[in-house]
Amino acid sequence: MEKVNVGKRILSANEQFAQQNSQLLAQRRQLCLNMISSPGSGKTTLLVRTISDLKDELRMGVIEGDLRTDIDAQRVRATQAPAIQIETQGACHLSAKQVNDALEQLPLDALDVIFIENVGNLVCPSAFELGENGKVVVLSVAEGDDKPAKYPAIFAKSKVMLINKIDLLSGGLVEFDIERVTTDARRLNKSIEIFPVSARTGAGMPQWYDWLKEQVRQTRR
Ligand SMILES: Nc1nc2c(ncn2[C@@H]2O[C@H](COP(=O)(O)OP(=O)(O)O)[C@@H](O)[C@H]2O)c(=O)[nH]1
Ligand SMILES: [Mg+2]
Repeated sequence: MEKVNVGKRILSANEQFAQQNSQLLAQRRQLCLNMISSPGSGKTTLLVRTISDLKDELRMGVIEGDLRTDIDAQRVRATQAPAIQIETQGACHLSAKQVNDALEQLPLDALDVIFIENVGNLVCPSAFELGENGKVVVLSVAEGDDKPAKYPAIFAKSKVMLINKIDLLSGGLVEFDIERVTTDARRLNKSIEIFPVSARTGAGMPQWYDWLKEQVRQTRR
């Protein structure tokens, strides 16, 4: 029998759901960002601060991914923002299907931005598209400045890198070379935006907020 190459790659189940999510968000002109980092780098703290500081300008909702518990969804809900918790029961990343289900549960009409807080690690989440508009990688200074070199995929794919916990740099308790990280990340990804911030003190956060508001404007166009 003759083989016919139809030139179409069969999409995986994850890619199909990612495409659905992406189409839904595009139709609604809503911005969706996928936050990825090691556990403890400060994703939830950053989200809670962002939601509180911008509460009069942007309406935000969160899809939370963790192996177990709804601790992070509760932290987000304490700000009055809606949050849907997904417990992956051991899986090291969120799937596009899980995000699809969570999008149905969020009050989308009442939101400008949907954040996804992915399961904490720098490896698995980088390999699964969720249909988001962009990935935001968070690296805290306590983790060391060699992480872009060691875990290149996520830095290559992200629109933004937030370098968090810069408050720890004063006093020399933590050594972290921001220039090295910037050079390594830009070598992997020329267009990555880099914002050194402290979710604790608020330092650097206005630059991140300006970027976020500009993305919302562009998505609405
Ligand atoms: N010093 C300092 N601690 C922070 C900062 N952001 C988060 N943390 C702390 O880091 C720990 C982990 O934060 P969390 O938001 O739960 O990280 P996640 O696992 O990435 O969601 C908590 O104890 C936070 O209070 C920061 O900017 N500076
Ligand atoms: Mg968290």
